[in-house]
Amino acid sequence: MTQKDYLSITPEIQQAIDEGKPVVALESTILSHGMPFPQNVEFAHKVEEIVRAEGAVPATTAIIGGKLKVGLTSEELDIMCKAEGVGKVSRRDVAVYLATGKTGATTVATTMMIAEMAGIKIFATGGIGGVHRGATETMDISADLQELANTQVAVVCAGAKSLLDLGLTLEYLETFGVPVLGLRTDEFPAFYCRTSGHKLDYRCESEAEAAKIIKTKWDLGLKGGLVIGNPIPEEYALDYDEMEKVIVKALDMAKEQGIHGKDVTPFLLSHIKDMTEGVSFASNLQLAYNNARAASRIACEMAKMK
Ligand code: PSU
Ligand code: MN
Repeated sequence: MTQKDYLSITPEIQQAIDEGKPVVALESTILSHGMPFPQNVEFAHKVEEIVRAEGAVPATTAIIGGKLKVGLTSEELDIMCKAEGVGKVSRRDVAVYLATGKTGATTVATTMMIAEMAGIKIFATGGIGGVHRGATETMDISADLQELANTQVAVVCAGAKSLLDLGLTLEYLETFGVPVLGLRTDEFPAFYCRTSGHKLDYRCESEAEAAKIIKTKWDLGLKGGLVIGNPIPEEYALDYDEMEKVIVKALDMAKEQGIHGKDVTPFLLSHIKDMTEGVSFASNLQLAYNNARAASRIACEMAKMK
């Protein structure tokens, strides 16, 4: 068996890739472990519709039946959303899931990996993983960052949640040579909040400008990806200080309950959602839609430059 034998790409996506048409990868951990059922079903379909409305082809990824799936059927999206027995799969888990036939939701790291194998350049998500607060003790650093260091996929995100140490996350990306571009912003966005206090070195005024920088990096043969930070639309942004209180409380709970490893992020996400009575969830949906839109526009600009 070769890599190709494990990939299962829908004919529509394969054709778009072959013809150099715009394709946008989407992850499934956001569905299985980042959002509640059944609201995530509506989200899963709507985010794909947004990509299509911009003239790109959506490619949601997952691991099902021993295959790296690129493009899911409606039934497969349902499986990921119901999330019964669906694990969270980062790079280190991929071979185990494929070999044992387990169903897995792909994180940012794994979605990037699969996208690169399939030949997809642009990927939209909510927020990336990063260096956790207290990482100097726990060494909890998301595998997403190493993937960005090594894999040629551009990730459009609303920055990262400030449950992470955003300063250290940016330091890590700098060390590993990952450009972080602000899309019409000077700061790294903090997911629910448009600003984080962390200034970025590069601001793009348009998706076309971002596309040109992405293309240039890879024309040079430089390995690794890019982060495009796209702030949540103003009308859905939440108050930074309010969110900080909630996040600190969720972090305390995780510590008390001894949550660690891959369970940390889903635990924090679910408690933040509960504590904000769903307000944060509405914002979460909107920022993800906004990222899908921007990613699609970047993918369209890249397709034009070929
Ligand atoms: N951050 C969010 N929502 C998410 C995730 C992160 O605000 O759903 C998910 C993404 O799939 C990301 C993963 O790749 O969590 C990171 O997990 P970890 O910190 O365990 O690497
Ligand atoms: Mn971790």
